[in-house]
Amino acid sequence: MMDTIFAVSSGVPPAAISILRISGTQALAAATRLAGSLPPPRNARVRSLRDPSTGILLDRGLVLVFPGPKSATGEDLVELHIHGGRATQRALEDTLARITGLRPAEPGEFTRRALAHGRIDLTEAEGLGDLLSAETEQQRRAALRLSEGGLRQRIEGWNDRLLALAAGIEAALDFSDEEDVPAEVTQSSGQMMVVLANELAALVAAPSVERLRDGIRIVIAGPPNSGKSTLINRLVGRDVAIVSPVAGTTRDRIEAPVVRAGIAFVLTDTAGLRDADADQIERIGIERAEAAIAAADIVIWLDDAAPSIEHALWLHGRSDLPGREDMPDGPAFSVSAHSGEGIEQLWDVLGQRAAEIGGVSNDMAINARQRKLLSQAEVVLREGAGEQDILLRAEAIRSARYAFDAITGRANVEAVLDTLFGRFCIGK
Ligand SMILES: Nc1nc2c(ncn2[C@@H]2O[C@H](COP(=O)(O)OP(=O)(O)OP(=O)(O)O)[C@@H](O)[C@H]2O)c(=O)[nH]1
Ligand SMILES: [Mg+2]
Repeated sequence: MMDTIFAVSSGVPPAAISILRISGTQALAAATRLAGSLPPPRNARVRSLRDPSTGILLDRGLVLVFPGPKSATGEDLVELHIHGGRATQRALEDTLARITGLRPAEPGEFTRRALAHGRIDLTEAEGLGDLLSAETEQQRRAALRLSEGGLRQRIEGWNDRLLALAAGIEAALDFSDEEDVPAEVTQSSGQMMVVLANELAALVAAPSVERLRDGIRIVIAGPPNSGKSTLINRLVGRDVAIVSPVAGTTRDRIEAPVVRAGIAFVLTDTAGLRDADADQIERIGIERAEAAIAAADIVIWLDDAAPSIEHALWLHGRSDLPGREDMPDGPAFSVSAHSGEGIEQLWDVLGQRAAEIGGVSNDMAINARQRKLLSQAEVVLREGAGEQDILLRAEAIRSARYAFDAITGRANVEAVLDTLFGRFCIGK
């Protein structure tokens, strides 16, 4: 039997209101001891909350009861909406802790119980984790879709189709010798497996949650003194890098996060690339610049000479200076970090590239774990469809279903849980 747990589920005090949640078999009994009597399920009532051993008034607040299994955790659940002061919270927590059978919840434990009782599946729990840490509009949208069961529903649909397929194969096997399974069954099952594999492939190509979370990596590169640091300062809207007319000013990598149009970016300013004249420290900086370029999603190349880097976005800088108004052939467009010319256009292009790379999600984003399992299922289905032996097809379908179960947490769940719930806060 599980302990009854409690925790403040709202934010850090002081605040107007705090919500304390109690979940488990003892939740109703414990709340009754504090409140005297409980309101009917799902109805809020004001109650005086008292220490049961002394009768001292702790606070007055709303009490809400959600009997299991139709509660967020799947267990009996009580919410106490109390005043959001530190001392009030602590008085109630201390009182609850003294009731036998109750203990403070661990991080993510409420969600863990929701998962254990089948109220949500693993993809929804993961989405919830992402939603709590979402900082940009893109992250929020993708996480909400996941936490609302977007992936679970698709997987359930695919699972149903695989089940029907497996049943068809089994029926055919029951009524015939293995050698002479009707040709229609062999043919149609192969086709259906390919169709499914293609649908899976489309989802495997969805944006990655990690990319949405960590941001698109943009590296500004070019020779010394081309205006890279001035440009990063302009793009992030504050002075993150030192600017000077001396070539070789920037020696280290300077990273600055920025959110534009709901998309998270991480901009990196680098040491100017040159072979000669660089001292020992600058040379280390150049090595670091090269490493940053190699790991970049987008490289902005700022120089009059063409970039040696493939796929770099080549810009013509300092367009505010006399004689530089007209752009030579080659660069994509002109910018001036001083006057701001071309900066809006630059953001537009960066947004478009971000969408191509998968840093923008209009539908669903999936995490690395989900992607790995989805492509496993895709591969086994494709291989299975290529087999003529109907038994091997049935085996492929079983493997694909196992991968689905691992995604939703019906199989192999323990391994992922600890990493997932480590990210949660207490009271969630
Ligand atoms: N007029 C004008 N001057 C600029 C512009 N951008 C940079 N500068 C000037 O060019 C000089 C070099 O700028 P930085 O941003 O330090 O150049 P950098 O590429 O970071 O140089 P290193 O760090 O040495 O590689 C400074 O004097 C800036 O004021 C611009 O858009 N217009
Ligand atoms: Mg610089």
